[in-house]
Amino acid sequence: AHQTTTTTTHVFKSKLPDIPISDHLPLHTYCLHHALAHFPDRPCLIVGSTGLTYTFSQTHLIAQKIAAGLSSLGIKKGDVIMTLLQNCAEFVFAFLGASMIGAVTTTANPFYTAAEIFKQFNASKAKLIITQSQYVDKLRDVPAGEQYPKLGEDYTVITVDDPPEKCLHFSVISEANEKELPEVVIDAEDPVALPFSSGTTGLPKGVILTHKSLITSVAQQVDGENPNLYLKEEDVFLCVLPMFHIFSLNSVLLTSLRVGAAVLIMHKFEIGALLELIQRHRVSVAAVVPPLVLALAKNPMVDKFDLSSIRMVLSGAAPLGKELEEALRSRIPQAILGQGYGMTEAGPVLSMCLGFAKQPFPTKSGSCGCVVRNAELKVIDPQTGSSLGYNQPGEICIRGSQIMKGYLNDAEATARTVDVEGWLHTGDIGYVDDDDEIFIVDRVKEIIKFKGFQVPPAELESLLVSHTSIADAAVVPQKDEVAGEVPVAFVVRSTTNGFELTEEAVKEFISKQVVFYKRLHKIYFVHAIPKSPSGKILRKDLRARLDAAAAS
Ligand code: 4UV
Repeated sequence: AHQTTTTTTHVFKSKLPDIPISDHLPLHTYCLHHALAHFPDRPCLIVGSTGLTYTFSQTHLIAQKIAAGLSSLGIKKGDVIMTLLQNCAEFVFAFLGASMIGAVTTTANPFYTAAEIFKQFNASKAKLIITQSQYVDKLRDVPAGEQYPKLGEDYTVITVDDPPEKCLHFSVISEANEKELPEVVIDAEDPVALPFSSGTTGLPKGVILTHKSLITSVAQQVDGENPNLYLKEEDVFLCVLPMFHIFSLNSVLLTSLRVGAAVLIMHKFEIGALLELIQRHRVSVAAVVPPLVLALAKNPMVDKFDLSSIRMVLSGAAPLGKELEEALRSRIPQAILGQGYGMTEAGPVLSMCLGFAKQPFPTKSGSCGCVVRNAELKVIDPQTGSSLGYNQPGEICIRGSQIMKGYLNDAEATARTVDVEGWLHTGDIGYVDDDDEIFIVDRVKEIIKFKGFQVPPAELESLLVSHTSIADAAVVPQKDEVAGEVPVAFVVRSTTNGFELTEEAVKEFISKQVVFYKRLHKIYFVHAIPKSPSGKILRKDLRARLDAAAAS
């Protein structure tokens, strides 16, 4: 109430100067040309499970072969391919190969249920799926119906291991003749990646990231005389977070390719294997999410391994508590710990710890870093939209060439998220302190984050109300020690046939239909869901009820 309304916009900028950033190159060229020109034989990808290493020139050659192979399968510029893969070298080859022919990769979580996969597959109009044989049954065993295209008839499946019936082996594309790579003109504004995100509201949507957006984001992190994230070609960057999520794809893979650092690929998280790999390969940089920090800070096994090679740890995708940060610091005292703050739609990085810079700045624990260079950030009053100054919490907005081009086939959602002046509204509440450091304090959007994974409440609500014994439902986050947040539901039983509906039945009904992290952890049966006059669920009221219950 004491706030003065101003018409001037307070724009926050990086403490680092703006730099020239390419606005015409294709992403693969921008990422690979430095290493290919200066040290083509240095390791580019190291496969953790086998120790197999691919140099930059090998990686480039395989990607070119894939580009030729994909086009001989009929994939053209603008077409979409889907990766349904755990972290593996083939993911990287496929992503780069697709980029080379102007195709777009939509990255899906291999743990998704068939329903979740095909929603993304259909929405993105993907032409083929690159996956592992273990996930093929799931694609095949689907009910008849239009929403489930037929494997081998309506689309092609390529597996990176032994191909089951009607599938092709990866070698069909990876051993194609790179000389048959078609000439394709790629515009910097063409899409290259299509991750899915529910953004501030509703169901998951395709996020169009162009060559220019990803180049800009990578440059904001690792380019310039004083890069915000100082990576060196001697670095070994631990890639344990899934590359189907934008954090790992961008801030681990693409940044490493750009500077010529090696990426150590782990297909899944397992603490023993992780520690062993860090020690064996002298990992120097790691990207993590808070639950992984918890494991590194608390697991007794950590003391048995040599982690002295680690010089930077970047945490992101969910809030990192101060205590946890301190606990990890005491275990790897030589390393700089800091956070990055990203959002798929923002390209994704909004801010990053300046302790990671070549000439670092002092930073405070709990901060998400400072806004990246070549970008503008503002904080607005969520009610009035007016711009706020230092130390005043409000909705964080970002503007720059890195942000998404828009949501796929959803002009309305795009307009709701990116305003006419080009500001992307994040739905996150935070403030910028006197040292230009950003602190996130709350969220006004629906999204729930389970270990950094997106759980869209609208998706679970629509499943819940499809149950014949449920009249209405709302899903909100509940705080959780390990996962950060877990989804819980308020459910109104149907008055006609819902009286016998149990908590267990509801939980099971959902868990059969969704990936593990979207499972409901608690059901609260209520008589009505609080709603605004326009029919919007009053999520704040429900969250407040949970807080009150937890406090009592
Ligand atoms: O769309 P998304 O799933 O995207 C991400 C991306 C994260 C990052 C982090 C560091 C990077 O360097 C990078 O490249 C990508 O998570 O979810 C976006 C929402 O997650 C919350 C916030 O609510 C975003 O709008 N979030 C992300 N990072 C943080 C965070 C953080 N450091 N602290 C608190 N919340």
